[in-house]
Amino acid sequence: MKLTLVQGDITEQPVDAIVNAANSSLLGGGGVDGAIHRKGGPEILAECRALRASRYGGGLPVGEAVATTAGLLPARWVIHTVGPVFSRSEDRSHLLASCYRESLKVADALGAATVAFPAVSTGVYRWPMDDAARISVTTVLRSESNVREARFVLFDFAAYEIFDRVLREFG
Ligand code: AR6
Repeated sequence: MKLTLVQGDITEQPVDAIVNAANSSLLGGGGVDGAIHRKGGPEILAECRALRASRYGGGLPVGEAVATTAGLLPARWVIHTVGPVFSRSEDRSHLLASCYRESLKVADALGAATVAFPAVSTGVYRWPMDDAARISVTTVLRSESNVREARFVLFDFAAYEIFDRVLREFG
């Protein structure tokens, strides 16, 4: 699997699947989640509601992932995952790593060859960017997957620089 970095907006990525930093409700929110639902149109939310009514009555658990259509977006699928809220008193790194591993498993099941990831948990959920970059990059590099390209899409240059440094260190 090739790991690439770009600075930009994940909703504009022409890849097979983009990953959404969702919350357990799957019913939308701010940040990446808000942008995906706003630009992708109501079809995504309709599928999310159907998932809540069927498989995920109690919500999508933290660290798990599930796919829907990408609606009007250039990608074909959105893979929704729920990152952990950062905590200084409890190590939740395994849950953040799980988001990447489970998203890649879903991508494999879909047959997605190219997948774009945001920096899950680094916005509203307050995970420090350098630590999140280390966890995300090492987890993806160690994952067994048929995905050809895993692309990290960083919203601002500061985040891009941190991921770039971490990738040079571990890649
Ligand atoms: N493209 C790429 N990255 C983005 C974009 C974008 N369009 N928009 C924001 N980012 P966040 P979380 C970056 O808050 O921390 C929502 O309300 C952003 O700068 O989207 O996992 C959900 O519903 C940050 O670095 O996700 C949940 O309730 C990163 O994406 C909660 O926020 C993740 O920020 C999830 O919080």
